[in-house]
Amino acid sequence: MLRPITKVLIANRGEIALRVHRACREMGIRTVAVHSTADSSAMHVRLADESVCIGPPAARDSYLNIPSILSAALITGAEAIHPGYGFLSENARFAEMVEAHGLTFIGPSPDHIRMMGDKIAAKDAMRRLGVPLVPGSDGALGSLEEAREVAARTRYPVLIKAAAGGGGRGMKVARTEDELEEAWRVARTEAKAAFGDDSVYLEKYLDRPRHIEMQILADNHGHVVHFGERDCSLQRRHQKLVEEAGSPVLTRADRDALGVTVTNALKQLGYRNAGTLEFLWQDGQFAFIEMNTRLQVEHPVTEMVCGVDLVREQVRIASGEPLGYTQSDIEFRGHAIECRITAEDPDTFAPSPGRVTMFHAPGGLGVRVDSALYSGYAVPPHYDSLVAKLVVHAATRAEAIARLERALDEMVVDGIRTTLPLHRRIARDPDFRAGDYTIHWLERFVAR
Ligand code: MV4
Repeated sequence: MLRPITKVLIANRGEIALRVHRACREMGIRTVAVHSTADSSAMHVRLADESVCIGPPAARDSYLNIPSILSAALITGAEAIHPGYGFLSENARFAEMVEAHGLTFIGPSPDHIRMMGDKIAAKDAMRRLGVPLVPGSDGALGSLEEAREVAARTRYPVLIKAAAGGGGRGMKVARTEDELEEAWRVARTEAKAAFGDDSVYLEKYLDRPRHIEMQILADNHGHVVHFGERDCSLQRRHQKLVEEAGSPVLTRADRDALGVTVTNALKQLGYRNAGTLEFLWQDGQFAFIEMNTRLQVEHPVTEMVCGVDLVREQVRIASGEPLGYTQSDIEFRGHAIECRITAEDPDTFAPSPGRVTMFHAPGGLGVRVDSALYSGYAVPPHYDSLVAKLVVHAATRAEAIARLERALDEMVVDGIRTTLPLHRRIARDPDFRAGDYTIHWLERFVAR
């Protein structure tokens, strides 16, 4: 059954609101921007066909204000809501309420969002579906004694993780049995305080993994395809700074094999729309850790390599259309790298909001800038510090790095501090150029 979409409400701000607007505009779909009082002159409001103010600057009163957003959709006659990333994008209750109001949520079903939000339920599902996992507990730990038994079997070091966690919150390492009781207690206390849920599970701690994730799309007709992997190992405090497609360490055969595993799993799960499976990769082995049920910040590197508009596909899927292509139609051409440029001090990472006196985006062959900046725009202090994503694409990784250095040198963001100088340093680094890094590399690079 087709659910034609002629107007989409974009429940987000900044570059991702623009990204969604651009896909809709190209599809002949009208757009409704929502914004806080701090964002009245933001680019996503300027470009949208209509806009609705949904509250004061604090996100909880505006971009997280479900009644305001639903009212804005109903008043403007939007048939569908795209949540972008962050904010309400992985809120199962929100997806349910959107559907309960007769609107289409451009994303997965509420049940799948809820399942993947519970990291234990997500691992249970993946275990059942034959996806490789990090060794550890089968589900939640019932007691400290059980944690001791599982840890002894798994062998130290181990991690205690919060079921409701993810993105690095509520995780404690125990390097030896002496440290287990403390890790167990602290993880549970923190999980209870942060998420209102003290369920925890245990995994073998991998000490030098890479973070590699697979992008998939699924339609409502049982078709699932993957768009290869992204290597997101270059992160600091669980904030990614640089992402690549493909991973410098994977072969074509590795990608194809993992792709078969994840597409089969999601087909059996009846998953729909866009999704990303996160893996840790160490010593040539993949281990699933979490699944994200949203469009991700770093989706452009996949788009550049596969030549697909993932947001357009999300909208098409939400309107009930079949994918219209199969796995063998997906080609991987060249290499793409994304730099996340944030309004932060490049040495201390202190936030640096304020007036952008001049913005000049680089251009030329194989260069893409996703940004809501313009000269004269004031970056508000209330939200995420991401101000631009610089994405380069070239035939090989070496050529992509040369293009990245060239584009970083062209780019100008004056008036605020940004991480541009840090990205220029990373691009020059021999380890980065060799593709020789783990999830710990960037923290050490920043420290020296
Ligand atoms: C791990 C791990 C090592 N071993 N699990 C951090 C965020 C969450 N998504 C999972 N995380 C990790 N889980 C086991 N069994 C190391 C991390 C981790 C990490 C993972 C991906 C990207 C960056 C990271 C930074 C620190 C720790």
